[in-house]
Amino acid sequence: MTMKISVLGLGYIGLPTAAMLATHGHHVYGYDTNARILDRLANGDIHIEEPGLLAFVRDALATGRLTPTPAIEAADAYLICVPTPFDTVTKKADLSYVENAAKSLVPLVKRGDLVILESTVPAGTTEDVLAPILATTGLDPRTDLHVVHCPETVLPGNTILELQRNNRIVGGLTPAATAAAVAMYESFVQGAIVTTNARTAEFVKLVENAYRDVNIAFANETAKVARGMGIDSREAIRIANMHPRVNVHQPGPGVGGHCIPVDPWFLIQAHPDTPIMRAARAVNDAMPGYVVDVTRQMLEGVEGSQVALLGLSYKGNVDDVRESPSLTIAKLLPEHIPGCSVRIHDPHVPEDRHAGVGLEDAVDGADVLIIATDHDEFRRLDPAGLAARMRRPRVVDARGILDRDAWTTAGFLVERL
Ligand code: SAJ
Repeated sequence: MTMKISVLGLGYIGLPTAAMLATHGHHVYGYDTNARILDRLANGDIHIEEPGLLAFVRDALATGRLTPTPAIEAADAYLICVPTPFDTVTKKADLSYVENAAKSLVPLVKRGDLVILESTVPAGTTEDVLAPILATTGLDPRTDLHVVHCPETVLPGNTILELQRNNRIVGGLTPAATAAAVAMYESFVQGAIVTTNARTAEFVKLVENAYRDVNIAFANETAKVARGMGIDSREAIRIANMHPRVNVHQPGPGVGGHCIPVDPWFLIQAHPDTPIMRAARAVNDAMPGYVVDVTRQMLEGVEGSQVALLGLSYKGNVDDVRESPSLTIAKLLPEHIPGCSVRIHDPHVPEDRHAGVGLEDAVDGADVLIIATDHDEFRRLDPAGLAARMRRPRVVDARGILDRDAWTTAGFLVERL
């Protein structure tokens, strides 16, 4: 069954999903409020760095079934993939993009249409925010429309594969709505499609990301304990994880991205008595400060120190800097280390977006390197070549990606998290 589908929001999820639907026979119209995204698409170009996505989108455009549109096209199914930004002060979700998307559908929806919300939202949003706006059409969201929440679960950096292979949770306001959405997702999803109601689907997505946040916080706390005892935390975690019921995550400079540092707050907001989730947030948010502290100890006695901060994006091989711990590290370094100056290098983030410099410019004359992001390029760094360029060969490996022995042999003092 092929459908006419309008995708609202062509970001990290909407764009690959629109291309996926088009390559699976549907007629897809992609809408975004940002005209630059549409212009680039019209020229066969995309605005996101994601492995394989450019070729995938070009293939979809070549089918003639993916059409970027400057206004929302009337369709049989509407997929809402808009951002749900987060107010860092109030710790609340900003649902204005979801509300605006819903309002823009009011003149378009007709009896029998499918409206799917994929954006990550506080539990209850589909029922309490989306449905009432759709009800202003005069149609009943339960009996006249199929209104559904289907959370996206793909891992940035592996989006295309995960869009197809991951299980999907489909939660409709009614069983008929769920069935209508399942029919659409079946056209490209190879994983299992699990059905539930909308509120539970929203909740499950938040639980998945909160679980990960808590587990990463445990790894970070473990790393701090281990370092204080002269133990390599990564070796300890690797061995502990050989136990069949243990799966400790990896320590790092903190948790970034638009999902894991944000989603636990949607649960905390709904139920304030959540000490474990709150503690995990605090532990992970404190990690950039810990990295700066380790760096400060390495620079003891150095006047006018130069730091080369390698990696700005929130994780390896992506260009996304949202909530990135590196941004906090860059801000804290001069605040906590008097006279310190910072040069940033990230091969994945365009230099004009963050005042970055090339690798050599960042490293020349530096007193310490901080590996803040696990980009593949950094795994391949040549320690001898870098040591020759630096004033003092020292490195804080916050991602645990360097070969400690090789770097020590090249003359580096190595601190590894
Ligand atoms: N991180 C660690 N230690 C780890 C794992 C991750 O410090 O052991 C850090 C990363 O470096 C990064 C942050 O946590 O800064 C988050 O990275 P991630 O790769 O764990 O997750 P995201 O944010 O890229 O994607 C998550 C995924 N959720 C889960 O794995 C439960 C993804 O499947 C979701 O689709 C996505 O959030 C989302 O959109 O919600």
